[in-house]
Amino acid sequence: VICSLKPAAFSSLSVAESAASESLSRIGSLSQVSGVLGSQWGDEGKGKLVDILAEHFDIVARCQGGANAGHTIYNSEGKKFALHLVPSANGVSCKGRILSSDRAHLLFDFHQEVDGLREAELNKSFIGTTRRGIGPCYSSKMDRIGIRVGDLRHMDTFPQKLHSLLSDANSRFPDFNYTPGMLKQEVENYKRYAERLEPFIADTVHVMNESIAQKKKILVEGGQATMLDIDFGTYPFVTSSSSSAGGICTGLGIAPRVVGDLVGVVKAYTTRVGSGPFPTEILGQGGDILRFAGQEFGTTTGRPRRCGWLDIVALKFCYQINGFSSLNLTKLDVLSDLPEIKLGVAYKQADGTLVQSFPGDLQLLEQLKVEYEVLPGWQSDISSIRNYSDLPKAARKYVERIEELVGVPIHYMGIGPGRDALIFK
Ligand code: 2SA
Ligand code: GDP
Ligand code: MG
Repeated sequence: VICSLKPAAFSSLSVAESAASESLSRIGSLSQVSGVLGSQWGDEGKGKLVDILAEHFDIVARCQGGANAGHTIYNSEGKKFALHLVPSANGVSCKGRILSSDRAHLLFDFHQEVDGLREAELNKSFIGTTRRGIGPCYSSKMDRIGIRVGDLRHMDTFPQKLHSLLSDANSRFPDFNYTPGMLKQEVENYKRYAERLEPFIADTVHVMNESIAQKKKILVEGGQATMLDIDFGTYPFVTSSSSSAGGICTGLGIAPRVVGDLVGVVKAYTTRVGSGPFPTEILGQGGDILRFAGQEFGTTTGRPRRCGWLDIVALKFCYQINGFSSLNLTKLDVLSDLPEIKLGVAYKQADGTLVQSFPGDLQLLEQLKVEYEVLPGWQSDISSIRNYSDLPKAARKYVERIEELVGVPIHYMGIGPGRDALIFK
């Protein structure tokens, strides 16, 4: 768990002047503790919304995952930043402004190595992880042998704990080569890291709850998305954390009743990186068109993302789990050249039976047929539009049909990657 206090890198943002009043009233009405969560398979553009909202909050907090997350943002000068674990970049001082929970788990180099070994073992059914060691680190945590940030304060017992972890990996993976030199080197490294990290380590449960009592505004930044959630995603093709609303409370140690607005971020189409079911996937040239129009390549790994139509069944499922108060529909501009756009509105089994909700059964999921609604495209450039009413009629119809099908208002629409490329409704 990492929480950062008013990152200066983001403190001088401004949204388009023309839409300034709508934007300020929308943002200003967000509750004291609000969250931004992915509502597909990740990379919906959460980072961009967090970047825009951050200056209106006192604290930005991450509650799950790790450096598997990749958020690309552009600042007001159009400079690109690819952020991963924390929003620190470009030489901005983070002293006193970034805190790490003493309860957060340390992810070691060996976790990353084990991530690769596990994927190799899975062979053709590999998950397609980011290889950042996320699964193995969460395994150490659940096995109750993990080492936490707070353990860096006790370097006397640290070598023994790390030895247990490395021995465990050594006994499990024949290709893992644990040498005494490895332990010695890692302990030396961590003695240095412990000194450097000491000023940032905090009891963030206390910090968060005190801040709430002091009426500070807190924005929770979700990594990955509900369809990649360890419990509700397309298991086993998921990440290892709770990347839906529940993860906010389990990760930050704050009570459910203090969590207010949750903005679900949803791309105007769907992407997925890694293996696993993707009912509305467009294979072949159609998928390539979206990939290149939307520049759909992983922020962390550069992997090409699989592309498909917006899946309303999956989105409704995400809404049930998270209770979004509003949606941010992103990358609407990417659809601008298409003569027609499809919405996946229902799943049917081979015998025609309607599937009521997004199934947990992967075998069933793989056999389903998706029913589509076809809407006309708008075929004009919308990237410089800043007012909802100026969008072409077909674009508004697309937005309003999604609102109608899901039952959640779309308050924000992305029409470009830049900070100012957001329409408020
Ligand atoms: P992991 O590494 O154990 O969390 O991988 C397990 C699955 O979770 C997916 N996953 C992601 N999907 C989309 N975006 C993510 N972040 C990066 C980005 C990904 C990248 O922003 O583009 O650069 O490739 C992310 N992180 C995890 C992953 O693809 C597996 O399906
Ligand atoms: P995140 O992980 O959810 O923060 O999303 P990523 O940053 O991994 O991927 C989203 C990508 O889409 C980034 O390259 C963003 O710069 C870009 N992006 C975000 N919103 C928009 C938008 O409305 N239009 C366009 N064209 N690009 C966008
Ligand atoms: Mg991403």
